[in-house]
Amino acid sequence: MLKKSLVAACAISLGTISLTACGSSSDSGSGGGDDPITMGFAQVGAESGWRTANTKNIKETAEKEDVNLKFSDAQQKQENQIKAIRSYIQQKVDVIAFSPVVETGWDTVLLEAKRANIPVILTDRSVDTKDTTLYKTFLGSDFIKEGEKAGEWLVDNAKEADVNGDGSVNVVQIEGTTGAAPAIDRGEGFADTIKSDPNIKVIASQTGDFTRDGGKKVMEGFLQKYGVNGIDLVFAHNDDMALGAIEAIEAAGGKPGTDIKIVSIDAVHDGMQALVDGKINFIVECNPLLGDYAAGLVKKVLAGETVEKKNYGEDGSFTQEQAKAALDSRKY
Ligand code: GZL
Repeated sequence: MLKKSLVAACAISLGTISLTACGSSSDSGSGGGDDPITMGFAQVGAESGWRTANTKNIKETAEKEDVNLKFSDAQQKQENQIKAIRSYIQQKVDVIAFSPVVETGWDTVLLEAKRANIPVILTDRSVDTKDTTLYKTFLGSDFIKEGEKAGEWLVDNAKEADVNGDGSVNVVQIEGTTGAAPAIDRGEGFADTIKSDPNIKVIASQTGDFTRDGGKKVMEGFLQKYGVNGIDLVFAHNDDMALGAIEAIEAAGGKPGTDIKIVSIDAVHDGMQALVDGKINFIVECNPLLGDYAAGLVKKVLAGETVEKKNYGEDGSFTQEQAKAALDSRKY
């Protein structure tokens, strides 16, 4: 239960009366005492199975913690997220949390939040700013590591991945949203890792904007250009785009997972099902269930405690065999 009195008590019990916590509770205009904490959450959108699971978890956690949640869906548009953050500032919420759709362009609105004495927490995706005082903390996954894990699987399985046996592994990459932290970092981690095998070549790379339809359209273009036989492997930055690529490969008469190998990231239910069905070959997990972690950080931030600037969760990965064993117990 996240109540203002609890927050004030936390601050006092820490031997310090945190101005931030008291300031945010008294200045936030939503009363003091036992009023629930009010949080403004500016979500990216509803572009993927991962995002749907993430949103569900945030709302469930707010309910459980008795947080008064103001929630907005930006439909993957930065201007909508900025508008939402501004409205939370005007409403004098106690804390703002958001997943920045892209890394840059946030300094102005984050400075407005800072001047309004409203702490900002980054969840899932981070921002690229010189002034790291503009946000209190970040929690999410290490996207570079996710890209590296995908690359490591490919390097370890290059022989199997060289489907047409011509000695080189022709890879097409379906990128996430241009400018988004997961797209930038997954691409970087993958590229750095596959460098160790000169036979692995990324012959094309294009954004599918993290959506199934985007992945399908991009894959249709790749297939038109290279044909099923000209592509050995697809590296998709998320499961939804991998599932779109599967549709395109099947429509072109190919057998996904066999004629063209597929490596993806997220491990949402539909992706894991495709892995079990042999249509995807390897998935790196990216856990969307950040709610409890975020609630713990909100409590600390509002109680004026010092928190780590970057907080990374633990993610696994799955082969087809591992997916068969894990599918029924997955939480998303
Ligand atoms: C990753 C998250 C990405 C997912 C996609 O943490 O930001 O955005 O990988 C989602 O599925 O759209």
